[in-house]
Amino acid sequence: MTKSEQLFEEAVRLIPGGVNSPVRAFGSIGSTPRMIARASGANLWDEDGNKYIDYIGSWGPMILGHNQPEVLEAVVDACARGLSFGAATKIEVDMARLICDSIPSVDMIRMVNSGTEAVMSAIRVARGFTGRDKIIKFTGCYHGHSDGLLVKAGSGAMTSGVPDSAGVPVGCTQDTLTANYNDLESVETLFAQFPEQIACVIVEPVAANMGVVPAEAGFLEGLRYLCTRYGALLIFDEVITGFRLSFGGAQEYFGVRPDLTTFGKIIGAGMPVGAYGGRREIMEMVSPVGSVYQAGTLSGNPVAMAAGYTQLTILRDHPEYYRELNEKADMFFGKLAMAVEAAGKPYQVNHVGSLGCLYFTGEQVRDYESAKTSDTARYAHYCNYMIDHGIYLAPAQFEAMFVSMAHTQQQLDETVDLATEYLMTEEE
Ligand code: KE4
Repeated sequence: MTKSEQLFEEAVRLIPGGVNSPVRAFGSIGSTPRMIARASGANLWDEDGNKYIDYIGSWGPMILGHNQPEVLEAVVDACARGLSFGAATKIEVDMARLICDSIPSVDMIRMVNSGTEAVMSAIRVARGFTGRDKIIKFTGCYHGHSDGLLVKAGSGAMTSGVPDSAGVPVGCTQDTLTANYNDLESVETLFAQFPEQIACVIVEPVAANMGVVPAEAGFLEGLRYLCTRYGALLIFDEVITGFRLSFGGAQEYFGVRPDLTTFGKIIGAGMPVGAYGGRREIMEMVSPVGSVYQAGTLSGNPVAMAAGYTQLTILRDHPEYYRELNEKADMFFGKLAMAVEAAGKPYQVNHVGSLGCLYFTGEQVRDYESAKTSDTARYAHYCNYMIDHGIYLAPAQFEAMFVSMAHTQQQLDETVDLATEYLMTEEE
């Protein structure tokens, strides 16, 4: 037995599924998770010393690669000054200033500890601000695991086939309405049905939890129009896209301004950080100023802030990184699509900037239903082959690949070559 297998055998006795987050369990690809021992740049090493090129990057945070020297140094320095105070600190002001100066739609921001917390809080603020109860989300989008959002959810919920979780009382989801991604008519129908009752529409501006599904031209603009027309707030869940598609996130990339934005991942650089922010009149609803309560012992933790602030500062001071990253990723996913075509396969490669997904389906993937036509068994076989050959892909079809600034051209080419080799020899 490998060390990973030995450790996982014990892990499953102590932790549900042996993991602290379901998608890590390798359940949908039917193999044993690699126990990762360390990481640097675009590489991971497991407990058995196997080296991988990493396309998960901790599910998005590692846009600069693992253990970026300045980020690591900032964390070590912050630790030496104390791990947590439960009190206001300068670094929290610095972080808030940086984000508010960088995202025009954000006048004020509140730090929390995860994307789930950010979304849960933003929804509460939208309800408090509008005095309305209903929300609209999109089938296949994932916004964390708070009760009201576990409705037709993506990511691990979609992968494990339980998009509507057990243990969530109907009272928590009766106000959660679902529409179809890239289908404005499905949204307009709900607004027409509940004209004065919808507090917000929450959307991933790139749906990166059913693989990668780009918003089609006019979709986000249409949501903006409908929300304004019906007095609802538009929430962009930029936990993945924030500071990834561009320094201004998807809202800059697509030129659509939401009322509230949720953040996570990159703003923590791998430490537990989420945040939500938006227009001042909305955010001043949040306690202790306003009547919407929200709190957190470790929110704005100084060590986590040091990590995130350093990574964001590097990204702010090097705008050329985004051009380089997006050009590199365009080339990579383009070559992957060419490999699919050369192998005579009908599979689909969707990508937006440094986010991408190879779907094992012949159907164009533009929403949940088309994503679900993917042959997850074929994806599993492909994924196991790639991981066994040192390419660490998401162990689930309905997740994104993340390309980082640290991925070298050689690593990207090696990945394409291996995928080509697989696709050329894949059994019919
Ligand atoms: P967390 O609570 O996991 O930090 O964030 C929830 C969340 C919210 N919004 C979006 C758009 C997200 O993608 C996520 C979490 N993303 C998944 C990856 N598909 C996290 C991976 C996991 O669940 O382990």
